[in-house]
Amino acid sequence: MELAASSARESLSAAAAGLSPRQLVEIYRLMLLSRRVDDREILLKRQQKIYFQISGAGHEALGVGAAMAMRPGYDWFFPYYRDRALCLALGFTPADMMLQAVGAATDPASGGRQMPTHWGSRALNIVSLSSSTGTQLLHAVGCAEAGRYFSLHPETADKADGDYRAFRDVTFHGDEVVYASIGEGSTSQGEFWEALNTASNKKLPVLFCVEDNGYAISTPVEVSTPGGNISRLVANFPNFFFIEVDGTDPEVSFHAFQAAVAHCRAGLGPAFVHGHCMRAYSHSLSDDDRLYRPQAEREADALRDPLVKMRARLLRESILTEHELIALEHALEQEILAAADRALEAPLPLVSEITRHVYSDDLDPTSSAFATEQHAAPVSVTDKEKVSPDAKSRTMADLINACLHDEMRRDPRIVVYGQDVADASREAALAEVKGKGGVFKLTAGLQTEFGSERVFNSPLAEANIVGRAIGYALRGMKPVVEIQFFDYIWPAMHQIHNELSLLRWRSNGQWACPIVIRVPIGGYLTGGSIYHSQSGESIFTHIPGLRVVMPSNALDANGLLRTAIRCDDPVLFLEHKRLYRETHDRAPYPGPDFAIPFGKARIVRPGSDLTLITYGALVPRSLQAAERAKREHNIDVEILDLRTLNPYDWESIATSVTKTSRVIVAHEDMISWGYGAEIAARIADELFDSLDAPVRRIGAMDTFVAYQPILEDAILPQPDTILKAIVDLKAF
Ligand SMILES: Cc1ncc(C[n+]2csc(CCOP(=O)(O)OP(=O)(O)O)c2C)c(N)n1
Ligand SMILES: [Mg+2]
Repeated sequence: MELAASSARESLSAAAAGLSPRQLVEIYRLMLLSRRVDDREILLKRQQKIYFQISGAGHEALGVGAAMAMRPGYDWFFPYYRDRALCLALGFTPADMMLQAVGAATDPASGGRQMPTHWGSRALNIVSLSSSTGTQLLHAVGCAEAGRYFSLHPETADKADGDYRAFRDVTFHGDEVVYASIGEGSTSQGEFWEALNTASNKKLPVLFCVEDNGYAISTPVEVSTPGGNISRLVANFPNFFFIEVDGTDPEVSFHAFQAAVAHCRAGLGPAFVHGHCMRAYSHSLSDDDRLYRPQAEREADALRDPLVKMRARLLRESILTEHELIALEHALEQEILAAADRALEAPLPLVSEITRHVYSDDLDPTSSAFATEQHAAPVSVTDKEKVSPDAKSRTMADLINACLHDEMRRDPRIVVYGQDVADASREAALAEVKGKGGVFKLTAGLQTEFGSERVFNSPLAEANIVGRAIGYALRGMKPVVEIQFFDYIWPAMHQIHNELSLLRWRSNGQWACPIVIRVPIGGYLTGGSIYHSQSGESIFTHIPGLRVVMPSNALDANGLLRTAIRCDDPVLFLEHKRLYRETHDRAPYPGPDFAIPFGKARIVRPGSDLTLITYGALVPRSLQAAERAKREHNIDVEILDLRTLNPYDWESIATSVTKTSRVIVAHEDMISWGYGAEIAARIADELFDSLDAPVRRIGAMDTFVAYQPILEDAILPQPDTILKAIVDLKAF
């Protein structure tokens, strides 16, 4: 009667219509397995042997139905926490689940880092999920885009030495479907709509499943969803297959998923399965639904419990006897009990391993592998564009653009997208017009050279840009995306903070998404005002897992961007708008292999009296101040340009401060809680004995940048501000 999960799956998916008694029994077994794992976890939580519990109770029929229609390890899965039955039916075991519940080192999804039900399995293509509701849908979209790209260009999946590709395994089939699920409450998230947008527009094989249990914790569906039915709201998206089903009936659910999968696999576009299920228990063990659901409502819902209904059906149709059902239930209990007992004995994670997988273990961007700075070797390529070093001075904008061209030629897995980055989305226009190539023209000519498949405009939605990039990257591609202005990075912050920087760590190194986000930043624009002048780099250096780079000149921008693109970590690449086309920071083109390692400061000006630590637009302003300090006050200032803010070059800071005994940290961003606070605190802590004066900081006033130039000048630090601080500190 009982089947092993894998062989059962074969027999389950064999039937196109009309399920056999044997299949119905197997469906019930999987549903019951899911429910009983929940029940065991609830017991363990009450005994304080595990630390959190959220159940999939009431969602089992939908999950088993979906798994039956799909191919584990072939299709891709971006489930959410209610998908216990789905994961069990795909091949995740109760033992895997129990190991996560106790937080064991051998928890296959996260090594004890994530709560239970935060699934993840490389073998099954179940991508590690966060607790954030809805973010994963955009990953699913990017994942589908990458699958399509690899199937159209299979040669690009080959391993390559010398960059992240050496460490990213690529698998694809050409017709894989990407499953992504979400609760009905979470469809209120913007990312849900942003995912539907791109899946629809690009006809991607993403199967969206909304598991509608009528509540988002205590908030009923009509509060979240106008009219109370999400199917009605999404019905006009083009290219979709839509179906709304009773998600408490596994057979009905299975047939819905079969039709949806067929649509996706045939390349006709995405699918949307809206399953009405129920919540058999409260939202989680931290919730008590008796506080907000009347008894009659709870009792009516209980009548729709998929387990109760399926059991009754097996009896009604004489598929199993009461005795056989009890035997089945008993066997499952024993299996789960044994799994729980083993999990409670499992080794716990090591405290010494806590920071493992914050960054790539494989490729260190601070290493000498990226130190071609002194000996950039030109590579000959058969392209009409000049790619060898030359003597002509180029702006930062030119050399960033040149690096993007070089790297896209070298690495066919790079895609570039963002708002207005294409030359022209309507390709035919390019016969008549020059093309846009970004609002600052940094991506000019990329679409023309590499085509619209690799360089394209995104919707005006920053979370969409970053979320999809995560999906692309976890398949092994390298998105180099643009956020048009730093001031508008905030809609993507959720993706950056909770997903991008965390995927590797939370999955214990199973998944990674090394993308590059290029972002024009900063003020000194004379009229840039509040929403085109923002800084805020320390907000991002405060995120473990994310590299933050901020060059101050054309040559550094070129070499650091190359390292950012080739490395195996996610990188936020901050480009100061004011420095894009300055005359003082230009440099000749250094060739297509010029790279600068992260974490190596540059001594902009050697000096002996005082150290000035800075970066970005304050580098030229500090230099001006230092020259005047020398001329007018005979103070010899040493300027360090950090170039990368995470990691940063502590060694060079310590060497310089030890030499000069006086230090100022200067940045454009607001002074309070800014980047300088961290550097100053560490200097005070570790170099106290070397100091002859307090550590000083320079930064903007604690306010946003105003439009009127006299206000802007007063708000942002100027060379005069820096000079005054130098003179004061020397006299201390
Ligand atoms: C972005 C985000 N906001 C809030 C939460 C807290 N939270 C967790 S689950 C949940 C309700 C989700 O409801 P629904 O999408 O209907 O899924 P269900 O739990 O009912 O299956 C909320 C508000 C979260 N995890 N993520
Ligand atoms: Mg819900």
